[in-house]
Amino acid sequence: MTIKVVYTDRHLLHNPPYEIYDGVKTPYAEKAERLTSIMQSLKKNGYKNILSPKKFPLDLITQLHQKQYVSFLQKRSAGLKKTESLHPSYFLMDTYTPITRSTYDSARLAVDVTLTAAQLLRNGERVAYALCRPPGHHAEYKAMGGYCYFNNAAIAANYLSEKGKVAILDVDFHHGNGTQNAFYDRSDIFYVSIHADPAHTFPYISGFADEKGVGKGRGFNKNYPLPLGTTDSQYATVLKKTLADIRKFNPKYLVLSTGFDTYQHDPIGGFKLTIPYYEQMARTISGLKLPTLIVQEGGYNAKDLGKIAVSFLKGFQTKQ
Ligand code: Q9C
Ligand code: ZN
Repeated sequence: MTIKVVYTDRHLLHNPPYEIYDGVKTPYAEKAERLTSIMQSLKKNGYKNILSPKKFPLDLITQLHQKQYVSFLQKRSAGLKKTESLHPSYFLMDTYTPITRSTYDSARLAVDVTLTAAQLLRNGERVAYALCRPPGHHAEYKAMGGYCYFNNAAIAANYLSEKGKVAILDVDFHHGNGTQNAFYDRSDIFYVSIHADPAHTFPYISGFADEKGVGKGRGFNKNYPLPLGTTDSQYATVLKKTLADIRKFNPKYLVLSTGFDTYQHDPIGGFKLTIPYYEQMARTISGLKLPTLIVQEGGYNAKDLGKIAVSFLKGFQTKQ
């Protein structure tokens, strides 16, 4: 298979023990098995182009995140014992995203994975898959949340924007509040997202249809909130609209924030997408014929994630 995948098993270090939901500790949904499941299926299906991440400079991160936030994460991670888990009272938007000893290193590594894949695009590759965790699209300028610490996709989009306009299509089940806010006043990066209606789903505070950008960025942010229970065909109808928006914007690159928590058997999500539909979804997106960076966001049914990812990537292999 020709699609290049950037991956490192050093994400295994990232293992927060629990998340807190309404005061109750529950097992951590964003677990390492998510990616080992995907890797295993990719290998079984003949994917051989697996690359390790290169190291990128910190300033690509601090262009999108406050310096104090970055050094806070670094210092607090380093100060913890191996089994400790910390919910600080600042730089934090929820109780799902603890700091552990490996948080800073793991979050930094996920950025490196994503930037390595983005660099492949800058060097002429058509599709690259950044298979990273922790995910990124909820991470704000100075706040972690929703299992995210650094905003991998936003950092990569910003890096790609040095070469031309970038569209970000976010198909995770949740709205990417961090990515939206990073580019809310910019007209060279267009953020468009399909997600569960924030009226009843995390992150609750953003992702509504009337959020359209500010200043120069007005018109370069678009949200398509959908009801719980959304099916393949309902999703496909909305996906077409986002692709029309992207064509109109005419970007040089596409960043695809890819969450598989839209799957019918996801333990956190509430849509009804089927495994075969992911291939169709990808084939439709691939019809844009844009150099595309696929960035892994959510998706929590570890057992089925491998099959979903293989289906999805297959849609990008089909010649049009
Ligand atoms: N008891 C991403 O998909 N809510 N983050 C979980 C479960 C938090 C999802 C509630 C969802 C965060 C990247
Ligand atoms: Zn999600």
